[in-house]
Amino acid sequence: MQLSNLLDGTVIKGLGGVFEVMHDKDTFVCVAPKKLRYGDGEILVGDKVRFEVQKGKGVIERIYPRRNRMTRPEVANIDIAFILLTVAPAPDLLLADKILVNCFANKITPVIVVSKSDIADENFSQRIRNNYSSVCDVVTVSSLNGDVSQLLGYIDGNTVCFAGQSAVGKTSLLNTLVPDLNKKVGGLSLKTGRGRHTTRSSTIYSVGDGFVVDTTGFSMLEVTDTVSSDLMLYYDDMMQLSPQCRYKMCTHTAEPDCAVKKAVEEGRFCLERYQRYLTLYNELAEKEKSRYK
Ligand SMILES: Nc1nc2c(ncn2[C@@H]2O[C@H](COP(=O)(O)OP(=O)(O)OP(=O)(O)O)[C@@H](O)[C@H]2O)c(=O)[nH]1
Ligand SMILES: [Mg+2]
Ligand SMILES: [Zn+2]
Repeated sequence: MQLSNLLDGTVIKGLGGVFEVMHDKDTFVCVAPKKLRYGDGEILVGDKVRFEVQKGKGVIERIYPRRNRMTRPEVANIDIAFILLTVAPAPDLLLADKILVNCFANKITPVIVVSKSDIADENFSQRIRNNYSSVCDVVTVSSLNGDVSQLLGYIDGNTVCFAGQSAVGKTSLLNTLVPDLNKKVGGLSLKTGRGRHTTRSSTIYSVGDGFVVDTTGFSMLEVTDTVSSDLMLYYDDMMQLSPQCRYKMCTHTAEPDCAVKKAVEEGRFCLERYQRYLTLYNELAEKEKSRYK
């Protein structure tokens, strides 16, 4: 006689209060009581849960503590985030900076993935490397050419999520990594040059010895993990220089004798990344001002 029909698993998809939960290689369709679905306890893709199986259907009864949680995309227990950038749609590097802050604040290792390399020239890849190679790994791939093998090493033994604007090629990468999957991909709108939000929810797929979460594209992201005066803590490239700043907690904005500003002037620190840092710093400072008024 089976003593317990309680199982542990990973939420691989959630839509309208119905969740798919993977246990070993089996997938169970589960529901969850309201108290688990709202507020802090809401169930996310990537959550580790305990569920009870009744007549082949599951009821989620608890969510295990999360190692981390991302808000955009909204996923839990992620090891690595692939941040996709490409020439078309035009890259939003401020958005990429915000995703990086999100990753570092949540102890997720970011990797910048320059996708669609078949249509990007070397200048584009170089610009992205200038911005980010002192922050994280930068790899170049093309789904069209089937040239994605560099990603496999990151996926092995890990849960990796995609992050980026609509139509940067997230689902196409997944289709190339898992032949036979044939998930729907979408083109660019001719009018706006933006994506069409083809993928509508996050889903985890098994890829080699790891897992990949395909996610919905997004273009807006609010940084909520930090305040302006701490923002530099999430800029690894600045942290490497800050011991040479005059002030210990230099924000690299208005302070004199700032090593970051000096590096920008001397061309040793990417100017456009620094300018975007100031934009984000000011955005956060404005928000703080209106909050404390
Ligand atoms: N030239 C070229 N086009 C690509 C490549 N990868 C994807 N595309 C095209 O880019 C468009 C968008 O691809 P998707 O994979 O749907 O993009 P996505 O990031 O999943 O988009 P959302 O689901 O909307 O967030 C499609 O028209 C793809 O055919 C590539 O490596 N090279
Ligand atoms: Mg997609
Ligand atoms: Zn400084």
